[in-house]
Amino acid sequence: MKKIIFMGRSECGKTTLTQAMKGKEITYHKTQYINNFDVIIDTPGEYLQTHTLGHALALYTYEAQVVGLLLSATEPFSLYPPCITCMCNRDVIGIVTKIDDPKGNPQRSARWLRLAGCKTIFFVDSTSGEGISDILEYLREDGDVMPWEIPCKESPKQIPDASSHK
Ligand SMILES: Nc1nc2c(ncn2[C@@H]2O[C@H](COP(=O)(O)OP(=O)(O)OP(=O)(O)O)[C@@H](O)[C@H]2O)c(=O)[nH]1
Ligand SMILES: [Mg+2]
Repeated sequence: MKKIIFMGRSECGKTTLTQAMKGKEITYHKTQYINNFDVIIDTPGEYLQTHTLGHALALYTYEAQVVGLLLSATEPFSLYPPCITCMCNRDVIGIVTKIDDPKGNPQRSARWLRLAGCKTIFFVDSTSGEGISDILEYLREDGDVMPWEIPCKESPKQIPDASSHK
């Protein structure tokens, strides 16, 4: 899988998306520092919200093949300046999270991500898993086997009915 780094405001859903993509149980965990995992780099929202720490995010893009800019459907404004994607030499995708929230506006968030320069946008609800497979498919590399392609284990052999042994 191509390695991706997630950026976005605190609470926009980076860690929850990381858990959903890895098929883990969804539990709240405040990100305290940059977690440079195997295929996903999860960053604290404060890095995007703090001007000086933003430089660290720019450097970390070199550790990944793809940059994921997250914006939840419920956010009332965007922190991404127009055309910010040209600041790094990696593919940048937009990810709208919390599309399940009735108070959200996924299309408005998508427009802000397009304004930031994202040409590809994904829509996800990490709690139900909606949209997760689209991101995994985008990050797929030759030879990767997706979770839904792993064949189910053979059903256990039928235990013969005692009544058939006469
Ligand atoms: N309904 C809904 N809630 C979500 C979704 N994604 C995240 N949440 C909730 O939003 C809250 C914050 O999610 P986190 O994944 O911790 O956010 P984060 O971006 O990692 O935040 P920081 O670590 O502070 O940067 C949690 O209570 C999640 O359960 C989603 O797709 N739908
Ligand atoms: Mg987090």
